Amino acid sequence: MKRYPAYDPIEYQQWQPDPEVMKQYQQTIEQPQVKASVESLGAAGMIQLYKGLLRARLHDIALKRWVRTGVITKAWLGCGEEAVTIGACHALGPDDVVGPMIRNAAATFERGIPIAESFRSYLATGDGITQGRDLHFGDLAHGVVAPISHVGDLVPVCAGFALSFQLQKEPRVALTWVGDGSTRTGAVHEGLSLASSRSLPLIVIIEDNAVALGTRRDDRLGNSLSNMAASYDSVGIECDGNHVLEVHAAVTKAREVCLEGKGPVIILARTFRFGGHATHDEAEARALFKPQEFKDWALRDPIGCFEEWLLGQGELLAVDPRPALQEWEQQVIEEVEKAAEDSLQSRKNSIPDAAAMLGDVFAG
Ligand SMILES: Cc1ncc(C[n+]2csc(CCOP(=O)(O)OP(=O)(O)O)c2C)c(N)n1
Ligand SMILES: [Mg+2]
Repeated sequence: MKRYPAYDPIEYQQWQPDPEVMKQYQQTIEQPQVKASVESLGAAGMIQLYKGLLRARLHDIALKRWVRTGVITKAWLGCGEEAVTIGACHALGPDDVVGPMIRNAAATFERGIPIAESFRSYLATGDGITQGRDLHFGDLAHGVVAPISHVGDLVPVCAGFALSFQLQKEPRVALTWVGDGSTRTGAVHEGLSLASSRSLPLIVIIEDNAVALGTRRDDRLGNSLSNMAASYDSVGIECDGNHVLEVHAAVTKAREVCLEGKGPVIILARTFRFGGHATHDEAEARALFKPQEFKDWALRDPIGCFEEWLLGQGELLAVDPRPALQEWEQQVIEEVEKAAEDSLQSRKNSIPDAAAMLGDVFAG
C-alpha cells in the first residue's frame, strides 16, 4: 500500500514486513477457527477486508488533512486499530446491529452507509444524516446505531437491541465496541449485567489500546480485563486486534454462541493506536509510551501484515496478487477522494437550517 509521509506515523512510512511477526501472523491463520474464517471468506471476502482496512485508514488520513488545512478543528481517529472494526463488521449477518464508537467510523461504511456521510457529519452539512446537528451519526436502515459521546453508554443500548431480538425470537445479534478505559463505567456494568442475566445475543468487543485519554492502562487496570468475561459469567474470547482474520474468527464464534442463546460474549482485542485521543494531543500521546513500543506495534500494522499475507495468496485470490492489490487500493483511493470532494460540495451548497435544529431532538 502507499504510505503517506505527511500523515502516516513515522514508523509506518518505511514499513517492511518483519519475518518474525509474519511467522506469527501465519501461525494464527493456521488455528482451526481462523482457517475456517479464511475458507468461508474466500477471495471475495478477502477483497472486502482489504478494501475495508484501506478505506478506514484513508478516511482517517482525509480527516487529518482537513485538520491540518483548517477545514475542521479536530478528528477522532483510529490509525492502527482498523482491524478491530473491519474484521468484526464482516463477520456479522445483514440483519445484525452494530453500535460503533466514533473511532470505529469505518463500521458505518462497512455496513453500507456511504462514506461521504461520515465526512458530512464532520462538516455538519445540512444534507447530512443529522442535518448538521451532530458528529455522531448512524442509520438503522443499515443496522448502525449512532455512537454516543458518553463512553460505555452503547453497551446498555445494544443490550436493549439484543433483548428485543431475543423477545421477538429473531436470529440477530447486537455488537458494540468499548475502549479499555470505558470498561470501568457504570453503564458498561449495567449493560453487561442485564445481558448476562438474560443470556442476550450481545457481543462486546473491548478495544484494548492500552490507553484512555492521557492514562496508560497499566497505571490503572493491569491485566484485569482478561477476567471480565468470567466476572459476568459470560463467554470470553481474546484475540490479536491487529489481525483482521483473527478478529473475524472471534466475532464469528461469538455470533454462533449468541445465536445458541448463550450470550453475551466479551471479546478482548489487543491493539494500539498511533495518534492521540484526537488530533489535538498526538504529541502528548507519544510521550505516554516508549519509542520501542511504537516500533514494535508498527511492525504489526494491521494493513501491512494482511497485505503481505495476501501477496502470497495467489491461489486463493485466483489472480496475480500484486497488481490486483494495487488496483483494489486505487479503487479505494478514488472512492474516498470522491466522498471527500462530494462532502466539501455539500458544505458549500447545504448549510444547516438553524430554524430546524431543534426538530427531532428529544430531552429525557
Ligand atoms: C462517561 C464519560 N466519561 C468521560 C468521558 C471523556 N472521555 C472521552 S474518551 C475518554 C477515554 C476513553 O478511553 P478508552 O475507553 O480506553 O477508549 P479509547 O479512546 O482509548 O479508544 C474519556 C475519559 C466521556 N466521553 N464519557
Ligand atoms: Mg483505550
